[in-house]
Amino acid sequence: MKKKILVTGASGHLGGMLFKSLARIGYSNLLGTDLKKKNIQKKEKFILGNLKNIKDTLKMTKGVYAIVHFGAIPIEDTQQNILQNNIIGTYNLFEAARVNKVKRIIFASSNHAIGFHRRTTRLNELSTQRPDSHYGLSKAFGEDLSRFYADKFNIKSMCIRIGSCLKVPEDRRHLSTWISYDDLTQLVDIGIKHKSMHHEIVYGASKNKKSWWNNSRAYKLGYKPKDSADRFNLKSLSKNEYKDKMALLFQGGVFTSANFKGNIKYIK
Ligand code: 15L
Repeated sequence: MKKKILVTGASGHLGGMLFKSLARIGYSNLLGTDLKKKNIQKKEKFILGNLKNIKDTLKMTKGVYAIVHFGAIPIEDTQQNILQNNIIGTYNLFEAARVNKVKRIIFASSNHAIGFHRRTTRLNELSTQRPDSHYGLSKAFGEDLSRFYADKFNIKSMCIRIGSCLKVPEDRRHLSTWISYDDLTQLVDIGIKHKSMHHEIVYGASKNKKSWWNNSRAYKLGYKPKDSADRFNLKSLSKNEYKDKMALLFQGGVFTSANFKGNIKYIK
C-alpha cells in the first residue's frame, strides 16, 4: 500500500512492533511518531510529536490516509496522567484527523475497557464496556470517541480490544487473552484496507480455546488468526496471578484488584 499511514507510539512496544511489521507486509509509506525517537532506523520516516499538543497532531496528520493509533500510556497510571496522555491526546488526534481529512483510524483499545466483566461471561462486540482502571476508562472513551467521529464525520474506525500482545504467553490468564504479533498485524491490516467498514469493535486475540470473547465480528471482516495460546504448556506458565483471588474472577485480572475499594458481590 502506497498511501501514507501514520503510526503513533512508534517508539513503544506495540506501536514499534507494528511500525516494522506493516513495512514487512508491504506498506511503503509509513510515518512513525512518538515523544522520543527509539529503535527507529535511518531509512524509516519519523516525526517527533506530542499528542497533547494540537499543533503537533495537526502537523503529523497532514496528507495521511489512515492512522494506527498506539501512542498512549499502556498501563494504569494517575488519573491526571491518563487524562492528559490518553484522553486528551486521543481527542487531539481525532480532531486533527478530521481537519486533515484522514479516512481511517485503527484504535488500540484494550481488554481493560471491559475488564470488570466476570471470566464466566462470554463477550462479543456488542457487550457493554466495563472499564477496570483509569487506563481502561481511557480506552472506553477512545471507543466512544471513534464511534462519534465515524457517525458524525465518516472517519472509519476499528477499535481492537487487545488482550495480551506478547511474543509468547507468560501466565495462565494469557491462555485466554494472548494475541501474537502477527495476528495483531493482520487485524490492523484489515482495519486499514477493509472496503465496507464503518465503526468496528473487535477483540485482539489469537485463536485461543480458552478465550472469553466471541470474535465472530472480526472473522466476518476477514480475520484468520494463525496463532493460538493452546500450544503453550499450562504447567510452564507462571502461576503469579493465582495469589490474587479477585484478579482471578475478572477478565481484566490484576487491573481490577489494584486500589480496589468496592464490593465484589455487586460486580455481576
Ligand atoms: C493492556 O492493555 C496493557 O497495555 C498490557 O500491558 C497488558 O496489561 C494487557 O493489557 C493485559 O491485560 O494483559
